Amino acid sequence: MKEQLEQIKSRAFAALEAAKAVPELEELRVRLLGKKGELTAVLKMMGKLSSEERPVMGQLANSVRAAIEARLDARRTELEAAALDARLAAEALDVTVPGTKPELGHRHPMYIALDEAKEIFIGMGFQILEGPEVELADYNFTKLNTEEGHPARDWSDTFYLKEDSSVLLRTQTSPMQIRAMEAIKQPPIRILAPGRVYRKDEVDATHSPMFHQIEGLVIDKGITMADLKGTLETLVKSLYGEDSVVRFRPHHFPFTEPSCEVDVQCFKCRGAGCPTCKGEGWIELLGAGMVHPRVLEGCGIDPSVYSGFAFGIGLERMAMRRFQISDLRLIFENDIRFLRQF
Ligand code: 2NM
Repeated sequence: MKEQLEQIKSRAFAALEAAKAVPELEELRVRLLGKKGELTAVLKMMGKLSSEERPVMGQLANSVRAAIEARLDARRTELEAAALDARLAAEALDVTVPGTKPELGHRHPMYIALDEAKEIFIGMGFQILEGPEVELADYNFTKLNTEEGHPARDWSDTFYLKEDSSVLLRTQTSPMQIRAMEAIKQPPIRILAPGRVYRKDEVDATHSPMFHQIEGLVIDKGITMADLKGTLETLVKSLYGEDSVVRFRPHHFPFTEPSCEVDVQCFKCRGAGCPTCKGEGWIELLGAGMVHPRVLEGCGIDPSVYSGFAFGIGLERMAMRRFQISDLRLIFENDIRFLRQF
């Protein structure tokens, strides 16, 4: 039995020495010292010993057990320290390695143009308003004096979101003007509504099914076409220089009467005709007009007391002119090599 105990001890020490990680030690502890372990099996045979031998073997068994336990604890300490060393080595961070520089984004040229326009209008007392892109046909068309059956409401031009044509992706930002007039009711009103609008157009160098508009609205007592002309001339001169020549051409919109389009004389050829103005001598900038009395009335504003003007500008075209960008698709592709140029 003595030899058996000595053997258990030496095999246990060898096994503990060979263990490579802390979890292995737990398995060994169960195998060596547990209820079904080797040492316990030997102890169970103690009963067969004589009364002289029993205390001697008992003492020896206890000292073997104590030696194994002590070795087990020592190995645990060693292996834990080794594991910590390995982890520290693996997670070591060299703070002297040069960092990777995060690439900074860049303001999109169209938003540079928008911010410039906003500044000009804020300077004239306008408030900036934004609103939903999913609109009611009521706000996008009906309240803008565009009745059922009007060609602008055609399914081939508009992204409708309901079979009954009651909900759509807005085709202009003027529904925001309607919402503002209904909410404020009490003029003076001076607002600028920039944002995305949607029309069913094929993509080419001048068209996109999503584009941006800036629409403006002024309502007060005694507003006339002279205010419209003064405001828009101020805009054009801020954008193209004090010596710009502005032209107001009659036009038609359902929501304004009278209506006009506004051109600037070509800043390249001074009206003679060149590639920039496609030989026209003039460059078309925006549409405008005096808000139709029916539109005012529909918003609860009395057209016999108040009048107003409104205008709409295509933001992409404005940015293209501002930065001499030749193709609308460049605006939406977001190629960083293109964007970096502005
Ligand atoms: C344009 C041209 C002319 C316009 C009208 C209104 C409203 F809501 F007051 F009736 N908002 N925007 C308007 C007028 C828009 O875009 C070419």
